[in-house]
Amino acid sequence: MQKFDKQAFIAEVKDNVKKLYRKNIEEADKQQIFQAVSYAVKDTIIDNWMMTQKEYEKQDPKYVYYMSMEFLMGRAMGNNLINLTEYDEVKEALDELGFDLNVIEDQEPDAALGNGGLGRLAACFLDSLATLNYAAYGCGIRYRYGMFKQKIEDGYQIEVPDNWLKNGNPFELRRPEYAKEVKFGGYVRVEYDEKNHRNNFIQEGYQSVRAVPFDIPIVGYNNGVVNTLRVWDAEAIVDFQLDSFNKGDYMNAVEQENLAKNIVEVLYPADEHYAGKELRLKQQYFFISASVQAAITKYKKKHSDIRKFYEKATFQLNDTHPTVAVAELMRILMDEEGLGWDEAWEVTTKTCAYTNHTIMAEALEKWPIELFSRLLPRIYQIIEEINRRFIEEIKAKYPGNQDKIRKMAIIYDGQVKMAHLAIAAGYSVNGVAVLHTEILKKQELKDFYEMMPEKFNNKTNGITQRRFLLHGNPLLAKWVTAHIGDGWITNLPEIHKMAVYVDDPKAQQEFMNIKYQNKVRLAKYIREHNGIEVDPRSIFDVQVKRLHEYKRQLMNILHVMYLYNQIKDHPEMDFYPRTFIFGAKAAAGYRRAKLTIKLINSVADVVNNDASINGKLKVVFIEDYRVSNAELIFAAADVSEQISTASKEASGTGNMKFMLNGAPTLGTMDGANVEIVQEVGKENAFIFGLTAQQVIDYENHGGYNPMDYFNNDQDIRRVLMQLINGEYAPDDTERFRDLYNSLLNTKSSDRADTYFILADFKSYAAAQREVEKAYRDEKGWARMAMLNMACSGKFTSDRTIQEYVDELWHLDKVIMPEK
Ligand code: 26Y
Repeated sequence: MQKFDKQAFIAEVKDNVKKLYRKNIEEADKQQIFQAVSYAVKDTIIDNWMMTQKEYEKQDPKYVYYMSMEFLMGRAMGNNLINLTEYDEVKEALDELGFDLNVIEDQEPDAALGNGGLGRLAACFLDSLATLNYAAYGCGIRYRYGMFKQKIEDGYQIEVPDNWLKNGNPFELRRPEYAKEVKFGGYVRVEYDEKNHRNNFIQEGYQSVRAVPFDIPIVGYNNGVVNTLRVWDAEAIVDFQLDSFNKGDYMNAVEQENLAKNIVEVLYPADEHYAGKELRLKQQYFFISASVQAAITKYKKKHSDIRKFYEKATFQLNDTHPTVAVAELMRILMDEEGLGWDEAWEVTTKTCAYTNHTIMAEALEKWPIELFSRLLPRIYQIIEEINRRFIEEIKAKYPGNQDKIRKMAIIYDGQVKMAHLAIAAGYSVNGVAVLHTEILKKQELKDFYEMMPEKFNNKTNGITQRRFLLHGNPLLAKWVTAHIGDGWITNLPEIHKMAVYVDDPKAQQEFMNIKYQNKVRLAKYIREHNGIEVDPRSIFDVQVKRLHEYKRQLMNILHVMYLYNQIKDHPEMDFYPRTFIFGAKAAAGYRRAKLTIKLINSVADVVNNDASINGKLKVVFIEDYRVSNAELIFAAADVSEQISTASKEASGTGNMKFMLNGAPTLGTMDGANVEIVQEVGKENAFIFGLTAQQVIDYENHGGYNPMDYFNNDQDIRRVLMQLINGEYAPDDTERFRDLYNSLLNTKSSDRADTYFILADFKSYAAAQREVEKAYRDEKGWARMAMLNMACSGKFTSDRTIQEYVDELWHLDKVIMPEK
C-alpha cells in the first residue's frame, strides 16, 4: 500500500474545505473539518476500492451476500483510518493543523441502521470478511432515520428521530446506474407460452418503486481490500410531474411517490418483538428483491449457466427478516430465467442459509396470508408451492402424523411462517452460540432437527478487535502491542501471549493504570453528558445492552436498592465504592422496559444525592447508548454484567467486548457466557443463577412460585415493597406497581416473574459480594482481568467468519497484488 504523505494529506484537507465550503481552514467549524477529512480519507479508499473490485472481476471468486435488515455500523471515519493503518499519521497531521482527531471524530453521527446485537454482528462480520480477503456484499436498507436518539427527561426515555444524513454521508456513493425495479401488489396473470410449453406468470396492476443502491466502503485491515455495504434507497418510478393530471394518473403518481418515501423512512426500533406491520414486509421485499436481482445481474455478466449460480454466490439470511429471498430467487430463476421448478429449487437450496438469533417466541415473524398475498401475489404463490411440496415430504417421512404438519408447515393457521420457510429452503440453519444451538435442536426447532439434522450447525458469534480494542481502547492496544507485537490485530488468539504477564507486578500495575485512565475518560464523558460526578477509583460495574425483561436490568437495579438498604442500615459496614452504570434503549412501545428506565433513574436520584452514604454507591444511566460511546464504556469497565435468564440470550456479543477489554463477567450460564467461562476458567468469572436446563424444566413442568421467595426472604420482600411504597416515587406511589406485579402477580402475565428474577436474586447478590471481595485483592483482580483479555482470542469475528467460510460458504481467498 501507498505510504502516507502527511503534507499531501494536509493540503487535501485544506483543499476540501475550500471546495466544499468556500472557506479557509481557519474559518471552518468542526463539522466542516470532519467532512473535509472524511473526503480525504475516502480518496485513499476509492483507489483500493476500485482495485479490489477489479481483482474480483479477474479472479472471479465466490461471493457471500450478507442479507440483513440491520447494519449497526457506528462511526466510519476513525475505523477506516484504523484499517488503513493511517490513524496515528492522520492524528499527527491534524495536530499540526490545530485539531484533535478525537474531537473531529465526535462530529460524525453513528450510522445506527440497526437495533442491537444482530445489527452490530452484521457490521463486525463485514469488517472480518474484508480483513480476511473474502468477496462479500452487505445488503441492506438505507433508512432515512436509523435507531432513535434517546433523551432522558425527568428520568423517562424520550425518543428523538435520528436524522443521521442531515449533513450528508461523506463515505457513501450513490449508484443510480445499478437501480432495480421492485413490484408490489396487483395480481398474477397466467399465460400459456406456446413456444416453450410452459406457463408464464405475469404480475399486472402493480405499483413499483425504483431501488437505488448507495455503496459504502468496507475497508479491510491493512490488506488493500475494500468490500461494499450496499444499502438501497427507494425512489418513485413515475416522475411526479404536474402534467400527470392530464394523463389521468395523478393519484397513481402520488401513491408511488409515497410508497417510495415510506419504505425506507425508518428502521423498526422494536427488536425481538414482532408486530406484523405491512410496511415492514414491504421493507423486506424491497431490499431483498433489489439485492437478489443485483446478484443475478452480476453473475450473468460473467457466467451463462444460471443453474450454477450457487457456485459463485451464497446468501446468508440474518434471521428471518430477509427470508423472502428464498421465494424471490425462485421467482427470478423461473419467471425470468426460465428454469423449471426442480432446477430453480436446486439452485435456491444451495444458495440460501439461515441464522437464528433468538428463541424468544415474540420475535418470530409470521405474516397473515391476506396481507402477504395481497402485497406479494407471485411470491405468495411460490411459497404456497414450496409449502405444498414440503408437506408432502413431511407426510412421506411421518405418514399419518398430522401433528408434524401442524408444527412444521410453512403456511398454517392463516399465517406464513418465515422461520419454517428459511429452514425448509436453506442448506444450513445455525445458532449463534453452542448452548443456543443445542436449545434450537432439542427444544425450539426439535421437529426440524429430527427431520433434517444435517442442516443444523453452530457458529459462535464474535466481535472485531479492530474497532473494540484497537480503536476503542488505544492505550491498552498500544500496551499489548508493546509486549507481544501487533499480530493480535489480525490474529486475536495471539493475545494469549499476554498470559505470561498476569503475575508480573509491573504489568499488573500498568494494566490497572490503563484501566484507570479509561475510567477517567468515561467519568469525563459522564460528567459532560449526564452531569453526574463519578469516582474513577470506584468499581465500574456495567450493564449496557437493549432493555428487555429477559436481560434483567430490573434484577440489577433491585440489587442496587438492596445494597442501598444495607448501607443505610449499617453505615459502619465496609463497602467498596461501586458505580453501577447502565445504558439501554427500550422499544418505544415497550411500557415495562421504559418503566424500568424510570426506576433506574429514580434510584439514581435518591442514591446519588444521599450524602450520608459518602459516595459509596453511584448509579448512572448513560443517555443514548450506541456504538460510539460503547467503545468508551467497554474500555472503562471493571465488571461485565451478563445476567440474562439462562436459555434466553442466544449469544450476546457485548460480553465478548468486555472480556477483550479486560472486564470479568458477572453472569449466568447463558449464551456465549458459557464459552467465555470455558476459555477463561470459572475462577476468573462470577457465575450464578439457574442453569438453562433448570429454567427449561420449570417452563415445561411448572413448579416455580416467586411468592415463595417473597414470603421467605425479608431482603427480597423489602426491596419489592419499596417498589410500591413510594420509596422511589414519593409523588406517585403507584408508579412502579407494574414492575411489582410483573414479579408477583400471576394476572400480569402467564406466570409471575417470567424471567426468574426472584429465583436468582440471592445467588446474584452473593456473586456480587464475590466481585467486591475479588476487587479488594488488587493483584488478584489485575490477574483476573488480564486473563480475561488474554483468553478472549476465540471471540474474534475473524474466527466466526472463517468457520462460516470453511463449513458453509466455501469462499475463495482473493489475493491482492502488491502495490
Ligand atoms: C422481528 C423483529 C421485530 C426483530 C427485530 C430485531 C426480531 C429480532 C431482532 C433482533 C434480534 C437480536 O438482536 N438478537 C441478538 O442477536 C445477537 C447476535 O447474534 C445475539 O448475540 C443476541 O443474544 C441476540 O439477542
